Amino acid sequence: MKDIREWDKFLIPYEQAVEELKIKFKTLRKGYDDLGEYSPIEFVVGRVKKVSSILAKSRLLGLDYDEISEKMEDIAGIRIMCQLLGDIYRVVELLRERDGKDFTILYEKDYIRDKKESGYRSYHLIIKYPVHCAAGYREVLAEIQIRTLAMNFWAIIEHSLNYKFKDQVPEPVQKRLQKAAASVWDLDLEMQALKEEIKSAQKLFKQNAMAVHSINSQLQLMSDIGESEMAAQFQSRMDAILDLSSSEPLEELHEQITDYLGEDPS
Ligand code: 0O2
Ligand code: 0O2
Repeated sequence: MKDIREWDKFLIPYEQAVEELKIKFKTLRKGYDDLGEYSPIEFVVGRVKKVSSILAKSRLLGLDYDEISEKMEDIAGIRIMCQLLGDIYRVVELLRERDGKDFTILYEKDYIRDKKESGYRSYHLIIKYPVHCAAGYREVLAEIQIRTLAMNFWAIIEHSLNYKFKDQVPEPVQKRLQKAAASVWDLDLEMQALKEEIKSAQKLFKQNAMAVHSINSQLQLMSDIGESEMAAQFQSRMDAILDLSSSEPLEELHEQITDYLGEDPS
C-alpha cells in the first residue's frame, strides 16, 4: 500500500501531463479566436483521477499497484467540448496530425457512431504522452474525451445519478436517461444541420469584436497624441453604427481611422 507521499510523487507526471495538454488545446482554440475564425474547440477541461477512484478502479480491474501506470488509461484525463458534431471529427483530425510528434495515439473509441448501452456518446483517444518532470523523463497514458456541449450535459447528469445510485440506477431511471440521450442526439443533429448559419453568425460576431477592439486602441492612441476632439468624433460614429449584420460598417470606419492616423503629422 502506497502512503500519501508516494501517491503524490506517483501523480506528479500525470498532473504535469494534464496541465501541458490543457494549455496546448486551449492555445489551439485561442489561435482560431485571434484569426477571427470559428473554433472547433469550445472549451477544454482536465483532471487527474483521485487516489480513491484509482484504488476503486484498480480493485475492479484486479490490478496490482505496479500495474496501475501501465494499465489504467485515464489517470490523466482531458475533455474537449465542441459546439457541433462535425467539430468532434475536426478535432480528431487535429489530434491525428500530432500523432508521433507531440504524443502517440494508442487507440481510438468512437462512442458517437457506436453509442454505449447507457446512451453515452463521446469520442475517446488513448494516448501515450511524454513528460519531462522533476523526477526525469516519463511516458504516461492519458485519455482524451471529445464531445459536444449537449453530450457533455447528458454525461455529467448521468454520471452524478450513477454516483447517487452507486452504479445501480433503477431501470425506469435508466430508460428515461436513454430517452434523454436520444433527444440529445436529435438536438446535435439539428444543430449540425444549422452549421453554416451558426458558423457564419459566430464569425461575424468575432470580426465585429476584433474591429471594435482595434478602433478602441486607435482612439486611445489619438487621445494620447492630443487629438481628443477627433477621437470623440470617431467614437460617436462608431456608437452610431447599429447595423451589425455585416462586418463592413465597422471595418470601413477602422480603415478611415487608419488612413487618418497615417496622414497625421504627429
Ligand atoms: P475562461 O476564459 O475563464 O472560460 P482550469 O485549470 O481552471 O483552466 P479545469 O480545472 O480543468 O480548468 O476545469 P474547470 O475549472 O471546471 O473549467 C475550466 C474551463 O472551462 C473554465 O474556463 C470554464 O469557464 C470553462 N467552462 C466550464 N463549463 C463551460 C461551459 O459550459 N461553456 C464554456 N464555454 N466554458 C465552460 P477557463 O479555462 O478558466 O477560461
Ligand atoms: P470518471 O473519471 O469517473 O469519468 P469499459 O471497460 O469499456 O466499460 P473503460 O475501459 O474504463 O470502460 O473505458 P470507457 O468506457 O471507454 O471510458 C471510460 C470513461 O468514459 C469513463 O470514465 C467516463 O468518463 C466515460 N464513460 C464511459 N461510459 C460512460 C457512461 O455510460 N456514462 C458516462 N456519464 N460516462 C461514461 P470512468 O472510469 O467512469 O471515470
